[in-house]
Amino acid sequence: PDLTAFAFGLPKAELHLHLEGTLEPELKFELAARNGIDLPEKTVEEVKATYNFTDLTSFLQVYYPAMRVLVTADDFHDLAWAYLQRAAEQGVVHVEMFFDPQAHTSRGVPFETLISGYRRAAVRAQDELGISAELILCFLRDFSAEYAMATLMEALPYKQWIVGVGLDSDERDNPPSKFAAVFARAKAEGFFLTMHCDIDQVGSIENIRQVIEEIGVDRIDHGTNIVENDALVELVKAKGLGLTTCPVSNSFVTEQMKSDEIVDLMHRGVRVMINSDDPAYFGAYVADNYVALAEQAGLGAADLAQLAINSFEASWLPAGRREAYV
Ligand code: ES4
Ligand code: ZN
Repeated sequence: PDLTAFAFGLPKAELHLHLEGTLEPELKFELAARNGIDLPEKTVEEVKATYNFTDLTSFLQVYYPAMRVLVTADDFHDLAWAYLQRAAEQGVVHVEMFFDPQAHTSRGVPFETLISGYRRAAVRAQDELGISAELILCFLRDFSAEYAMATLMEALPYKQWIVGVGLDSDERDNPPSKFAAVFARAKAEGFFLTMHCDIDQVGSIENIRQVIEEIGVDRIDHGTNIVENDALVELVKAKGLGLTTCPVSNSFVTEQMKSDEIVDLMHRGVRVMINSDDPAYFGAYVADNYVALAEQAGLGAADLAQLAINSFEASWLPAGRREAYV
């Protein structure tokens, strides 16, 4: 049996996907031309040659500057629509997509412009691809808590288009507690909550404890460092929290997919599932990540099916729709 075909055909939810991380070089050139922006790189190969990341910091230094080609609502629509078509080919039937409004509002793009473009692609995915697509607003943790709160206030008129809020970018010196008031307000407004707890962080266990006990998250992005701490594993299981792991991304920011940790957690009954994170930069969409993990860890079809079941169980689909898939 062909495990690659099985991995692609498996209906799955993707829960850890940054829309800005789906910007392929070809579309970057198209948007730059459309908006009259001069890029230092002239070919796809030259762009890909800048993808020589060794850690999160060096990744983020390539990632944020690339976004300046996104200017109009059509640009944001075209980015998300290109991703959603790829997602359909990868067996995705439901996706909860991160977007970073502050990466755009901080350079003068109105919130309304980016959210309306992204929303138009999400609605189109349901109509034309049969994929349910939701948006998760991520705050940039290296900006201030005040700017995050102002962004949350800007988002409230669009509440019906946003399923939850998250926290991403550089975790060092930006612990979850910095955003406690913002996340408390978001929870009161009815948003689901998640936060990145990256695998390469010193003090990661303390941050994971904070996101569970002080913030009260509904999910954790990455978070596989709990494998070191039996009490946290039990806590995550007791609360039924999903861990959105990203094997190929891990291999860029650390050198390892962390496949042993992911598989160990799955076999201990933690709701881990597989995601692509920033597929245009890491060269692997979600089914490619299933295949890479299966090859690295020697998994078979039953384990991949369990990961896909976990993806629906950890999703923020309404209860009735979640059960339809598992
Ligand atoms: C990210 Cl790999 C990673 N880590 C933290 N924040 C991010 N935003 C996009 N990709
Ligand atoms: Zn991420």
